Amino acid sequence: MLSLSLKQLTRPLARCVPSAAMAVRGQHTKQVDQPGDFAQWSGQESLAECDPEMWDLVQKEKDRQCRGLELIASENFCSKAALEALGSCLNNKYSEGYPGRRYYGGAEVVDQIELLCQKRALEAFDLDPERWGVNVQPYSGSPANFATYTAVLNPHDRIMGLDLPDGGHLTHGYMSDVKRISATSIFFESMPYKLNPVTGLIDYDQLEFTARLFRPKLIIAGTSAYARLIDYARIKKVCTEVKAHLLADMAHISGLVAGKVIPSPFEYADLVTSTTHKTLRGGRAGLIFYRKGVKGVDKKTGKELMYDYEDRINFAVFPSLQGGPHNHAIASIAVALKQAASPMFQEYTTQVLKNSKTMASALLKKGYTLVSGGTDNHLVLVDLRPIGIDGARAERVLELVSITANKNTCPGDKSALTPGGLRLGAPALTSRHFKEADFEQVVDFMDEGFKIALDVKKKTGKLQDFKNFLLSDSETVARIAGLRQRVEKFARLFPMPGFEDH
Ligand code: DSN
Repeated sequence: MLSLSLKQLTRPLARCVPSAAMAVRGQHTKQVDQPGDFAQWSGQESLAECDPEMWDLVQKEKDRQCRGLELIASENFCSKAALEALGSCLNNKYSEGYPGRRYYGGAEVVDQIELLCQKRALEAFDLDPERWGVNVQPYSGSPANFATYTAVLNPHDRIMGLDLPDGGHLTHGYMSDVKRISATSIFFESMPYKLNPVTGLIDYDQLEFTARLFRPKLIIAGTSAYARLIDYARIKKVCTEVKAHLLADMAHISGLVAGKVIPSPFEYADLVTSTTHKTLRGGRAGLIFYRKGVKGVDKKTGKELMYDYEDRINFAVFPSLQGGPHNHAIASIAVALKQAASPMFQEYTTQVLKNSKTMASALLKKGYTLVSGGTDNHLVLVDLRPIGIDGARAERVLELVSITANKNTCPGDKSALTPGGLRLGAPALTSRHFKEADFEQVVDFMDEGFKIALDVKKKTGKLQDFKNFLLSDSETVARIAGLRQRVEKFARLFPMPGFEDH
């Protein structure tokens, strides 16, 4: 514990004691008689009473999240308020259609919820409702992207996105050398753009060159494992030249945009998609923003030209691709968006950036290599190839010591199963009030883990052999156990947002 205040210290310690919830498992999980017949069923039985097996698994997962260091860049700790909305009676309601235009009765409250969510989504990103609209019904980020393509493209129209191995996303048109993997490459024709392998930065010159040849109808500016800012102005210039729509997929960074700590894509994009559970810290769902109103003036006729995205996006989400909106998720996003518009969230996102930069410089100080040499956002991508290990081996050792991260390809990697990199994100631990000094401690722990990985790699062969050795060699088992104990003791000092009973 390095930078916790006394107030923080007293709260989490009371709450995050090892297996506090587990300690009472006996009394909660005692098998109660299931109601024998329907007349006895009230639906008021708790999870612990009704399904102790599932309750127990949920407690285990809660404990895992509490005692571990969560570094997966796309994860976060949703607030109790947003989780309450997610677990509410809104789960019960069907309401296909849109506010005021539903296919079911009884939608007067969910209409208000959806309109409130739309309003808050526009407010959180400082958008003028005359110029921007938003669809809050997508089930998550991938459906939001597919709905956007469905809205503005015809089957087999051309798209360009950052290649998955270079830090893009599956839904940006990913296909391998031999197979169309994502449906976005099955139903549309995709051409990736890449990172410059030397700088680790997006190769905008190559993107421009390729776009002139490929003439895509849509270019996606968005990333899943890229530590730098995107030059939206540059991509917009290409889009204007080749007459493509510019879609910004801000799933990873939407919280940072709402917190105003990095540049917003809205100035340049025609369409913007996002998930809501990453840096934005809400329930799991998706959003599609679209431009509306006047697009320009026809030079010949002098008539105003209007954007036509609104109807196309709404129709693509429902009825083309989805059924009933997840009203509980929509309410949860609305709660998160209210938080995202607050000064508190600006503080949070400012701290995310500080922590991410601290993680980067602490790793560099220890001699590690980072793709692109550093970070401007919430994540760093460590290239472990120079020290002689890979992301898969590092991920496994860290997992055994209760540090969660994910292996990731680096420029030039051939294998996605044993790629050279490890992606590390700051958003989740920052929600647990980790500060810069705490992240330095996290890097110290990781460094110990990487050294174990390196030592074991020297003594073993293939990945499976490596994994078996970690669990069977007594000296290694003891090293791992020692590190894990210290990691968990440290992690338990910090509160876990969202829950009191852990
Ligand atoms: N799975 C998400 C991530 O980890 O980046 C993207 O959808």
